[in-house]
Amino acid sequence: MMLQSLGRISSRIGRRVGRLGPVKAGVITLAVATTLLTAVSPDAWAGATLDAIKARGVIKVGVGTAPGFFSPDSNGRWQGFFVDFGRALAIAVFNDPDKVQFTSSSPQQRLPALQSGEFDILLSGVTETITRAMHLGFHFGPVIFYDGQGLMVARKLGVSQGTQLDGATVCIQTGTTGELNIADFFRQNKISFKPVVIEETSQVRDAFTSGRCDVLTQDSSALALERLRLPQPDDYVVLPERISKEPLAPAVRYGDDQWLETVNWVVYATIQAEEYGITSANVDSFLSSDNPGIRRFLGVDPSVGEAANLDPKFAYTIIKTLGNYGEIFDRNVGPKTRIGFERGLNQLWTKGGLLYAPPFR
Ligand SMILES: N[C@@H](CCC(=O)N[C@@H](CS)C(=O)NCC(=O)O)C(=O)O
Repeated sequence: MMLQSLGRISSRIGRRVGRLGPVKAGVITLAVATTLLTAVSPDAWAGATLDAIKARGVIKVGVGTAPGFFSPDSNGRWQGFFVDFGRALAIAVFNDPDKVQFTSSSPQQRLPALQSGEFDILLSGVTETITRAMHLGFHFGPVIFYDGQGLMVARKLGVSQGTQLDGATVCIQTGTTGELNIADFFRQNKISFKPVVIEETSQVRDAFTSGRCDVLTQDSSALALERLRLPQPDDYVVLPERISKEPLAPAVRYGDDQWLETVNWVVYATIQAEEYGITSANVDSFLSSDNPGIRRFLGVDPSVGEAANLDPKFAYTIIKTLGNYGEIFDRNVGPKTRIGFERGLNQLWTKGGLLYAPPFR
């Protein structure tokens, strides 16, 4: 019964797909790659971005639009989990969390925009993949959110797992890893689907709520955030299964070594602080710690920070201003927020998760 209705909906949508003009991702990918391979000269970039940021006085960050991860509040000030890492970078470079400019950009536009210099970094839920790294020419910082692709459906369809979706019409956002993942998923399960590929986030949402597709697929975190933006969130469910690994990491241009290392150690500082039990509330009490590692980490002993050419107190100021990784997670998307994500894989390695910072020495 349900499958028949899915089939009917699908065939109606199938006719519309032509009008929407699904983009052939492979063609675009190759076009972008060709431009990149001629444009990038690693040596020329070694310190160029960090120098340019310092000369400009502000970091330019590309983000998305999902509240909880990145969105402006009622005063126009950007808030969110990824946004806080942008502010942490501004602290490391300028000792000022506000010397950072956030601009939203669609998944399709943002990698080319990073490559062309419109952004210094993407903190937009970009998945690290071998193609993006080695073929398209981007470097990735540490994974700051371990995610996986999910499937959202109307509750009334009564679907509990993806394999029940034979013949379904699936809304996907152009330029995302979701395009390939969803094709792999259906092929692997020997079932068929009809893609509706749309670039703009709001149009994807509208297509789904108006019933033009049976399924909306995205990173499951993004889906959970999108669900809360729907007129009747309770009418929709995100299925529990994850059809891919989506390690979301900061992305920078290839060859941008100094900038990449700054990004790396800023992220690691938030993780290391949590491991030490250092929070925004108690960080000052750690300044008198006898632990040599903590003294180096907080810049009481400035040797490591100086050697790294960073303000030796950069980690202290980040923690004091924004908190450690756990505080950033909890404040923006954690169990006590409306979004209510559990830490899961985004927990410290000492507590069964995957977050691990190399030594600050
Ligand atoms: N992780 C995937 C998907 C990226 C993606 O779509 N990210 C979400 C946020 S996690 C997004 O940008 N959504 C659209 C928006 O926020 O406007 C990829 O790298 O291709």
